Amino acid sequence: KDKPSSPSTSNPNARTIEVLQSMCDYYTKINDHWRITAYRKAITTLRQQTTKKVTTAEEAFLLPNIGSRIAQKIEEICSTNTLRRLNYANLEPLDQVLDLFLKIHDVGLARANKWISQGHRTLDDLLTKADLTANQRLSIEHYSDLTSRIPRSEVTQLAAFVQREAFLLDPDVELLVGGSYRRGSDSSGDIDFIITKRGTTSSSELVSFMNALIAVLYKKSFLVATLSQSRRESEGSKFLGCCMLPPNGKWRRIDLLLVPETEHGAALIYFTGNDIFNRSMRLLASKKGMRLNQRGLYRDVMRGPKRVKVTEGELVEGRSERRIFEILGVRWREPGERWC
Ligand code: DCP
Ligand code: MG
Ligand code: MN
Repeated sequence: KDKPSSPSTSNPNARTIEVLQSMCDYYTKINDHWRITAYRKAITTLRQQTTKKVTTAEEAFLLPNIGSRIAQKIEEICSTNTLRRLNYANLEPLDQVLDLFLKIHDVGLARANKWISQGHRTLDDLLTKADLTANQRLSIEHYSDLTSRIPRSEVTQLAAFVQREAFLLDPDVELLVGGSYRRGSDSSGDIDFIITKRGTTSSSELVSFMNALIAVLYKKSFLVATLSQSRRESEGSKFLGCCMLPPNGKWRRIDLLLVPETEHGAALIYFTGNDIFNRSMRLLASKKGMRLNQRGLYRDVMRGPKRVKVTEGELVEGRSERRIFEILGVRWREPGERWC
């Protein structure tokens, strides 16, 4: 193992650097030149951060030469003191089981670890011996479909099917595919629809449309499962489910989000992502005394003692994606440029 040079011990990011260095060593072993370079650059940047510990992905991401992947790893290192991927590289069998279980819908670290501690090691163990919710069962039964990436051309096809049915219900409703598809990715984990209509000021005005759309999509056997359907207005109404289109017939994850026109720009930013880009935008907003969320950009957020939020503040902009970039003083980025 390489010498962890002593000056780095005085750097608050020493532990992070050490873990990133062992990742770099691993990639050196397998000759992954691209990653070796990326890790070296990130390590150089962190070495220069001698006064402040970088703990979150969005902070890391704002530093030079740190992309979103490594930014996420830096956060993981700071919160767990290690990196799951590191053990993976050494093929720790239990981490592989953890990884297998974490891909089931609605399964977090606590649930997955509990199953492991109960002795479950395979999906079949879960199906036959574990106590499962209906959604978990569905998600395991269609595990290979639901965990495989959807080719871009198939997303286009599935989207066209939904858009056609939506148009027949209400030609004024607009359905746009956000998420990785809008960023131009050649495959997606799911399909994220952002649904809006001119003149709307609350997502509740779109709820009856969404219910009608869901009903017709079930009738056409396009929808095959509902995972959840929230109606809390503060979050905007949403539907999470599974769909399927012959002849391929694979189960795919689909999300429908209802957004009023007045919040469309902020919602577009949020649901286009990626998540690290979003977190950087929010951090920028807060540095300018504003607040950005999926509903809008706000200013004069009143804070009491300990910076506890007292009021929501005044809405500055929600409608236009471009205006939000302008007000924040950041260069406009096409969706395809929002990876990092
Ligand atoms: N999002 C976010 N923070 C989260 C989850 C989501 O900011 N914790 C935003 C950014 C994402 C968008 O919502 O781009 C859609 O979420 P997805 O999980 O569907 O992610 P993507 O569409 O980006 O990727 P994938 O291809 O895996 O679906
Ligand atoms: Mg998505
Ligand atoms: Mn999604």
